[in-house]
Amino acid sequence: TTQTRIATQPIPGQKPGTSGLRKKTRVFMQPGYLENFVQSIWDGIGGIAGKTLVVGGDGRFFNEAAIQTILKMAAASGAARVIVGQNGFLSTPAASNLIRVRGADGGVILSASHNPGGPDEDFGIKYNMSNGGPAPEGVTDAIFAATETIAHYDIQEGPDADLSVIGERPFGVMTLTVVDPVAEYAALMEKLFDFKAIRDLLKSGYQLRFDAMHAITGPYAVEILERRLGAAPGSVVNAVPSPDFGGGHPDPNPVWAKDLMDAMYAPDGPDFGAASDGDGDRNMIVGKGCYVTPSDSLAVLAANAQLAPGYASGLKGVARSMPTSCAVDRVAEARGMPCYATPTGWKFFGNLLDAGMATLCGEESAGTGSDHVREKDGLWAVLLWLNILAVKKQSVAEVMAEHWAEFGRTYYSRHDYEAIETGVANDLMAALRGSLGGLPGQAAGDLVVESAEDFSYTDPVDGSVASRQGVQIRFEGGARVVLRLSGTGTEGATLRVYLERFDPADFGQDPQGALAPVIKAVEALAGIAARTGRSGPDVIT
Ligand code: VG1
Ligand code: CO
Repeated sequence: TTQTRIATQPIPGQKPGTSGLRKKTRVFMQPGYLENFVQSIWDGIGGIAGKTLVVGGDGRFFNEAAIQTILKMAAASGAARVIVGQNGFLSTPAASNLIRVRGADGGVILSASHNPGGPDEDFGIKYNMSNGGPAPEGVTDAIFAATETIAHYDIQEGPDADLSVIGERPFGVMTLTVVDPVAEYAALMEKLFDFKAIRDLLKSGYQLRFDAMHAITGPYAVEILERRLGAAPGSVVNAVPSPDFGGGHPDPNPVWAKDLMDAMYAPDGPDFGAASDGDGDRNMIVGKGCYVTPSDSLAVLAANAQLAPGYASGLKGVARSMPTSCAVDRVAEARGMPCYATPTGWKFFGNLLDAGMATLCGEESAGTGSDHVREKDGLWAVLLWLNILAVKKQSVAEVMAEHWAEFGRTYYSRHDYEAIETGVANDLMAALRGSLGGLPGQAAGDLVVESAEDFSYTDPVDGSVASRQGVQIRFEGGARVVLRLSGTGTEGATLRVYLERFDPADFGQDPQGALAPVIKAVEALAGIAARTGRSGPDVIT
């Protein structure tokens, strides 16, 4: 094999967002686009000579082609070893685990998560550190800086690697190790959870349905839920990963996992339902006739995690992203453990987990995880729920009723306005930011503003500061709204409006009804309808 140095020049806009670089697939397929970014990763982290990397992705269109390029570029820059999932498949949490158990120096994960896949849809790439977690902002900034000065990239010429056969072989100057994507992840799950208790629950006639949404968790869920835990064959639906996720949005929420919701609300539906996203790091939990919001799920897991063997000694602390509801804060307070609020995106949890300050983390966007890896983990959340249900011998609805009775209910919803013109979205946020100083004490609809801020976070471990992370407005009486622009989209801007209202006693309301005063207040403060011309959100979760 020969190494070639190819002259190139900076390509504008290669700035990683909430979770790596995400663009339309065709953008990534332009000559040099992926190569420029990959070389900038190598340059941004100080080179990869002699290092070991994990590489894999969610199997979406362009996954394997991108991996072949990355392997050739890793070899050309002198990597010692690259560990790849068979056929290029690795879920995001499994990649995080592999980095950790194999002692790798880092990893490259190919995914656009819950965004659709295909030649006209989305693709993404991100770098994870030796702790298995997404690169922190200092590193993504260095990678972005490298994209702005790049002059050449190095690549090996010659044939592609065979990723279909498990085993170890030379690839250029480096060693290529192709592994079963599921085995080490499944072994980790067996260590954390009481598989016997879950097996007994499933044997008792308990019915489970897991919707893999044609995405990466299919093979993981079949192995763990059906083969190891004895769920009836066929309990995992849409289990074969497809490059375009069967033409759907692999986003586990009531809108995009509607089939599962319909099944769970049918009179003779299953007892427990769950779904995961494109790259396997998100989860949706739904009981018979009982959808659990991600924020409530985090609170329930925080209150009950000690029922699973991996968490039997209790939690050191919990962390949530700032827009996630305060339901988990109430659990932390009652149990006397610290609770941290971080900016949106899993990279901000890494230091807290590494330092042993938090054991459990979560986001309102259906992401929950713990210190077992450094990514959120969809199947892990499903297994922790099943472990808790098996021990408590209660239905999901009973668990929720008991939880609210103890802690009160935090009504919560997120309203997304998608593909707004970027200028309109920026103006809306700028106007709102400009008004914050005068808001406290002011009426908004039928509510009164108590405090208003542009959220800024100082990492308690390394002191790094992330500012302008979203506008947070609290109202007298305990309601709250957060507004921020998405950092994962590939078209225009997406405005996310996060709404919550605490109710200590009345648990049976429809969430949109319970939140009506907050919705009215935010309209008065931000003028979303007037500025965007939209009569309502595109997606309500
Ligand atoms: C969204 C979610 C955020 C999540 C991120 C990555 O970001 O809001 O909570 O961490 O996606 O999720 P944004 O900037 O669009 O709001 V995924 O499953 O990449 O891995
Ligand atoms: Co994801």
